[in-house]
Amino acid sequence: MAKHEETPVPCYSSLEAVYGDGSQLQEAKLRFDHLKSKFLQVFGHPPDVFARSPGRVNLIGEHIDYEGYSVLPMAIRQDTIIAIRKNNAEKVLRIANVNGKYTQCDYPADPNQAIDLKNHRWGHYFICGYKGYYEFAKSKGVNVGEPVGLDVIVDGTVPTGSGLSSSAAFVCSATIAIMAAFDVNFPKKEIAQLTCECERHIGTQSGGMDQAISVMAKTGFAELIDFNPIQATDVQLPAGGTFVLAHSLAESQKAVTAATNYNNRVVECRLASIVLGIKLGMKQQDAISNVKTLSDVEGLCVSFANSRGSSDPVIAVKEYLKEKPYTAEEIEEITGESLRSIFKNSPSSLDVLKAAENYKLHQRAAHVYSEAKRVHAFKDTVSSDLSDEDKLKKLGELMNESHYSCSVLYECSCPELEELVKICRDSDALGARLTGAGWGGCAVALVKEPIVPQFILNLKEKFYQSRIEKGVISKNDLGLYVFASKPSSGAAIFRF
Ligand code: NG1
Ligand code: MG
Repeated sequence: MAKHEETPVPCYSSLEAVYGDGSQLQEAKLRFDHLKSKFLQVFGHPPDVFARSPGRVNLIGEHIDYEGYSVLPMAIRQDTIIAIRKNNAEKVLRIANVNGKYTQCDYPADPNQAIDLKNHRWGHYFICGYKGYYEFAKSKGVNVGEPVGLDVIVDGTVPTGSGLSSSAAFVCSATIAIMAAFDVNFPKKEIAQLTCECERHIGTQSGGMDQAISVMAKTGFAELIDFNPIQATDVQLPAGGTFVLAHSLAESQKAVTAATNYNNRVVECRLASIVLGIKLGMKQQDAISNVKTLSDVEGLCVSFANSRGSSDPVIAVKEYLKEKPYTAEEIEEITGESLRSIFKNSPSSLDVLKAAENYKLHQRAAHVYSEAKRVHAFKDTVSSDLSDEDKLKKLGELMNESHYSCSVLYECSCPELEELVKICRDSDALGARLTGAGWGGCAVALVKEPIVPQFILNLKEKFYQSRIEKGVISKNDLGLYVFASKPSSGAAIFRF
């Protein structure tokens, strides 16, 4: 049998395969019916095919995918559904949304168009998938022919700016819908790779975690995702524990804040790895041309650690990267080349340099190496012969350590997330941490199943109640902001 990730995205003629046969199915039926009638109303004809792809919660392994390290997410039930149909009459991509908040975006049917990053629009994420499809299809020798118009309606239930990857759910479902409209399909792992690359058209230098889990998830399992090449290994979580997601209500607009937050960290990691490479004996030019990520110099760091009787790359970080932030000049002194020249081919990195005052190389590298280890400790704990109870305890501890590292070393938390994580722990979570990129968005807590209802009540009382009173959210919407989540299924195509 072909491995799961080698098979194409599944195509179904009914909703049950993805949404089961319970309340989720009822909800899905309503959404698909609504999408169909809206399509007819907006475009005057029914859609041809549908695609869906889910959001995800990352259980552990934050900000390390782009450094080449494995991560451990699971898909959540919230997803993006797209209805699509080719429109040969006009060479226009018409992208509408069932949510009135998102007004229709029209783009030319031109796969070579540039995305206007200075004017962020929600439809840009569809264009990422559109460009990605053409780039990929051409590289596979598919005869793509002349571009045609596409009529599209989107319905997303993954809360945006929440660290649950609404963006990847959108980009993946868009790409898969476009492929389905053109009657092509590819192995899931190739789609995971292509969607990861094409989401970068939005201007963030993201890793591939979100797209990989959105495309390759399986009901009932979290996945250990490895990169280069992308691979997914099922992880069966121990019985008796539930992951509860809770939104900090601080929205993180990653596409807008990239230069000071997300891309800034990617640049700092690159600089940390170049400096480590040089300190550990590489020629300056070699390091600058060949070292892209901290995983590239891990071997050198470990060899150094070995000389000190350890195997921990953080030993090299402690020895060779000072704790005080580096100025650009200090780094240039080590590299022998200006930062502008090192990043000359990456406009979004040049934006980072413009915005940065200094660079915390020690802290960022220490986070990445230690977090990479925690992912494996998490996986090893799950497959160990500990009792389920002891496993859950250990997983909770690893989540707490991960949060500390994200908050203190990587500085991707925010006051609201700190407050929420503390309330989770005070409410007897086994562990709690921010999830996703951070700077807002959700926390994930591991909670013993029997206390989940009480746990959620506590959060409502201690975190959300005051926000309801201040009118930040409405009481009726609470279920959108705090909920228990089970590992859900990955991307799918529907032809009815
Ligand atoms: P969010 O912002 O939660 O979608 C981002 C990146 C991931 C990963 C995490 C941090 C994108 C699409 N996703 O996720 O690749 O780096 O942050 O672990 O940028
Ligand atoms: Mg995202």
